Order: sequence, then structure tokens, then C-alpha cells
Amino acid sequence: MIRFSLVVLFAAAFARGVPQGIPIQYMDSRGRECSSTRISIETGRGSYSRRITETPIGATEGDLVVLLVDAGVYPGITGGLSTFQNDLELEGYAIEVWEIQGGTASDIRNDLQAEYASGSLVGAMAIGDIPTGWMDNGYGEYPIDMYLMDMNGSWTDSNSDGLFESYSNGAPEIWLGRLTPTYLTFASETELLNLYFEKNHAYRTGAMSLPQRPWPMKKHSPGSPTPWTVCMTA
Ligand SMILES: [Ca+2]
Ligand SMILES: [Ca+2]
Repeated sequence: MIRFSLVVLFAAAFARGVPQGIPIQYMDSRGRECSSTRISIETGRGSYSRRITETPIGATEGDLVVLLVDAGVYPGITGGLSTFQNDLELEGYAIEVWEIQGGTASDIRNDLQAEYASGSLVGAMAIGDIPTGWMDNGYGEYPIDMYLMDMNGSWTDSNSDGLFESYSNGAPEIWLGRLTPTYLTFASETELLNLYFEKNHAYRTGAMSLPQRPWPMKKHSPGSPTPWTVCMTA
């Protein structure tokens, strides 16, 4: 009898479950819906401004790299940033430093596109909490730095919810690196960035080398029955 009752209880619970076709809503104990990751990260940055604080030294003709520096960390990393800039210039790059306050990835992309159209921009480094593009093409929302690397594509957000559904001609024209320790908690953002610049300088000047050890990576072979394979390299 007890077993029968349990079966009936489970059957009733199943029958009262979420009907098909109605999305599950996640709420906290007060019935509030969770913010999306995009909204929690990108909302409230304020209006956009860009201050060009460093331009290429002399008549440097090298490929241009822009350092996009979050204004919130800028005062705390000026020394390390200067070292980083010098290291890159010694390798033949022309460097501009843009101090970025607020805004959106679209604001930054507009400025990068203008720079790209006028000259020799080849790449950018985002330092601190620099906005990125966001996408949802049916697999959930995710950040996409390709948005800042593509200088001539069209990105579609047909319902204006801040998430692109598709893009065309989206292959990158420039590269983008990112130094974003913003959400780490074991040291402050400026401490971690300064440590990075210190190690980077040591590596570029030969004071530090990388240990020889295997590195697992995924290799992509389009058209193969097993398009992704894991391999090791030294
Ligand atoms: Ca959208
Ligand atoms: Ca492109």
C-alpha cells in the first residue's frame, strides 16, 4: 500500500510539473528574476569617453597596437603600463594608449574602426574591465571579443536586447588580447596587472623563461569525421 501511494505521489508530482513549451524561470527567495550575465556586467558603466594619453614615439612606422585601459585601474598601473609600452616598442610596434571611461563595446569598436580605416592598426590589448560584445544565437548568451576584432562586418541585434543573433563578414581584421583580472578575488585588480607587467617584462628581456613541458591542445580538422582531436605539443 505504501509503495502504491509513493507511485501515485510521484505520478501526481510529474503531472503537475512544468508543461512542455513553457521556459523555467529562475528566481531568488523573494521571487525576483536573476539578471543575465550581460546585464550584470555591462549595465551602469555610464557615458563613454576616450582620452588618448600616449601616442607613438617619434616617427615610428611600425604596426600600430592600441592599449585600451580601463580608467578605473589606470592611476594604479601607470608604471607597469609604461614598461609594457616600452617593451612593445622595442619589438617594433607603434603604441597608442587610450584611457576608456564607461560606454559600450560599440563605442570602442567605432573608435577602433576609425583608427583601422586611417592607418596601420593591427591589434589591441584590453586592460581592466573593458566592455565586450554579447551574443545569443540559440545557445544562450556569451561574450564575444570577435566583435572588437572585426572591423568591416555587420552585426544584427533584431530585437534590440543587447545580444547579437548573427553577424556577417565577421572574420577578424585585427587581433585583441585581454588582461581582465576584474573578477578575481585573491588580490586587487591593480596588483594583479602590475604583477603581470613585471613578469611580462622579465620574459621579454630574457630574465625569465618558460619551462619545457607538454601542452595539451585541441586540433580542429574541418570535414574530418572527428573534427576535434586532443593532441600534445612541447
Ligand atoms: Ca538580440
Ligand atoms: Ca571582418
